[in-house]
Amino acid sequence: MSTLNLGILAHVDAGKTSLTERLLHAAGVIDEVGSVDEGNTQTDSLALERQRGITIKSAVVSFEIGGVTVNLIDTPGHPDFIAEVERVLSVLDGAVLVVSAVEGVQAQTRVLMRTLRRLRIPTLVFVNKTDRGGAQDERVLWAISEKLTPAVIAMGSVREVGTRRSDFQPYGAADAAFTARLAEVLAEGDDALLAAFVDDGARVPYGVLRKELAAQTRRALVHPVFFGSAVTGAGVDSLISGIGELLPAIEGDVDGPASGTVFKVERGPAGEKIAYVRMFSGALPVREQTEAGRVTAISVFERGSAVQRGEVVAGRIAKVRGLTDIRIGDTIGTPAKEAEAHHFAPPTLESVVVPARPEDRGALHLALAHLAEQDPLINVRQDEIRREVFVSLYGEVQKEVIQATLAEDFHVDVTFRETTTICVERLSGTGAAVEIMHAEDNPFLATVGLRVEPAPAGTGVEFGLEVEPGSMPPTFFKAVEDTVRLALLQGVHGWEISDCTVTMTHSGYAARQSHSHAVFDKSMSSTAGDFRNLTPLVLMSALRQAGTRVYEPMHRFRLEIPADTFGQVVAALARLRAVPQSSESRGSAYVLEGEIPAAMVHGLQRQLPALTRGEGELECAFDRHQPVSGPVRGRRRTDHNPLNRKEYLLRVKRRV
Ligand SMILES: Nc1nc2c(ncn2[C@@H]2O[C@H](COP(=O)(O)OP(=O)(O)OP(=O)(O)O)[C@@H](O)[C@H]2O)c(=O)[nH]1
Ligand SMILES: [Mg+2]
Repeated sequence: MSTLNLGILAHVDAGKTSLTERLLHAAGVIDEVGSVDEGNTQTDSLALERQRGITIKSAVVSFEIGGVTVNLIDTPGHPDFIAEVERVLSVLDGAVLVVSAVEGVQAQTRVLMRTLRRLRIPTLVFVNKTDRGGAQDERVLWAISEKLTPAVIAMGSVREVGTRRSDFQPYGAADAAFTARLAEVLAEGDDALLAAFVDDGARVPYGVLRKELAAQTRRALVHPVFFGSAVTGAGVDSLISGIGELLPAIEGDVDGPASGTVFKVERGPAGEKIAYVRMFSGALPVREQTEAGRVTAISVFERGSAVQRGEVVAGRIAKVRGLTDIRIGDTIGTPAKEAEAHHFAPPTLESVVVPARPEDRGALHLALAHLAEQDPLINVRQDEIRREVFVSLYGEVQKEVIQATLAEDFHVDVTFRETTTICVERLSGTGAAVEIMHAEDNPFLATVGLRVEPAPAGTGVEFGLEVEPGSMPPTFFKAVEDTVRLALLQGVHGWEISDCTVTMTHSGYAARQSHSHAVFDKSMSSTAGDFRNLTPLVLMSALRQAGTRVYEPMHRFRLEIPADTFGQVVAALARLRAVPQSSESRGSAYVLEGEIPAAMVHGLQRQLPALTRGEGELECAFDRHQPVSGPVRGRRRTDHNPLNRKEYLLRVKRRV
């Protein structure tokens, strides 16, 4: 049986979860349509989601359309949870992008559509909430073609838009304007059709157009648009037909080599790890031994939720138990396709999580480790000296959710310190340093020389040797390299140096005592520990010599505001250190684009409603790092500080 793994994506509150509920109902999976407002939908199943009425985690449900198993993945729309969307994108065969007929195209709608188009994921658009007062059809359609993609085709019209009675009427062969539009848009993507169209006007048979529409939708060249309401159910049947007709159902290569991707990890009632796996080819049976552990149980999504099966085959999504070492993003078997690193920008904020009761420290650690399994981007970091824990964040709502989750699921009450931006450090030049074994102020039995050089942003840390690889045991080289990578997490000012080339220029060690001495004397022979302890000192001297600069994260913003608020908004932007780079008047609105420090984004979000009577629309995402102007913003060190030699040696001594 063929499968379609379908994502539902949208700006927050557009109606994804409500639409999911409707689709499940229309497909006969559930008898009653649940409601987000009453907290009883299938996919907002977490207590916190039900309380808050927003989706926090992506969730999978399934139903059948004409013999095709559709695995539907409902995703969160709030930008703080964009990482959830990111993880899902790699397993989708198609998507439905939901747009509210009242709010129209919103900031996150643009971000998502841009990514869907870049990844060439076949996408239908569903314009939701046509039943609500203020709903618009023509205007939203125009906005979609203007702001998202020009290749859109309305698949029908709405009657009585903006009322409870609103209904969707699909177009057919008899609608001349529709067939003309089909021919015109599809001709763009197909030369033969273009020739026929030019030759013989609109006389291309309707059946041919319809087939071509499906073909081009599957190639993500065109985007059919449906209208309706997740609350009244209007247009939902047409959308279901559209999903069946226009999106690609996959017949997986069941006999190929096993290959799957883990896009979600959760814990079951007994605390057991559950991995959500999408298989791209082959099969994964129960009892299979994988690198991450032995599969103990598999449940495949079918007609609603997951049912126990002996295996999961190509095309399908399953919950797999037993993989104790599995992490999000891991591959099962052979990698399916070149994984793209990131579709969206990483978090640029961080905060310290403080347990309300000091004795909860251990429990907090365990809890955060569990949360990091489900969301590795929170990047839990431990401050060894002050014993504090840092997490990375997208924003304030995510912070509140982490706080509530810790309280409710783990019974750990926490507060957060002030949220700050995550800066990076970059080398200004080249530096080198060396520490020689047996020199007076080198207490370690090791010689290490390092040269550091700047590398372009995004290239990472490169470690190389300028000494003979055979000149020392490999474990000592490994100790140096591992320590270099660790020490670079905190540069001269305490921020990560993510891009640089480090070359080992000197090496030396004291060999084990010869046989004539009979016993191995540790004090006379080098150990990996000597290299681990010495390397930070050498690296820091080299970094200091090279000089480093602190860079802060900058976001690109796009701001749409009522024209008469322009003056106030521009003044506020200046106060927030934002730099508008272009402004364009669009009827009664202004579109401003520019850069704003990540540190100021939250302030802008807070002020915007008051500045623009609630009409301002802000789209914002990390773009690049920029040198911090003014005083250097240092970050507190979380390790033994190798910048202070005396103190460092003292602490190392104490640790040994
Ligand atoms: N009138 C009307 N209200 C709707 C419709 N669809 C959703 N809503 C309401 O809009 C609100 C948000 O709906 P959700 O389904 O939670 O939206 P969502 O896109 O899943 O939201 P997030 O997952 O938090 O991004 C709820 O109050 C719904 O009742 C619709 O078609 N008509
Ligand atoms: Mg939702």
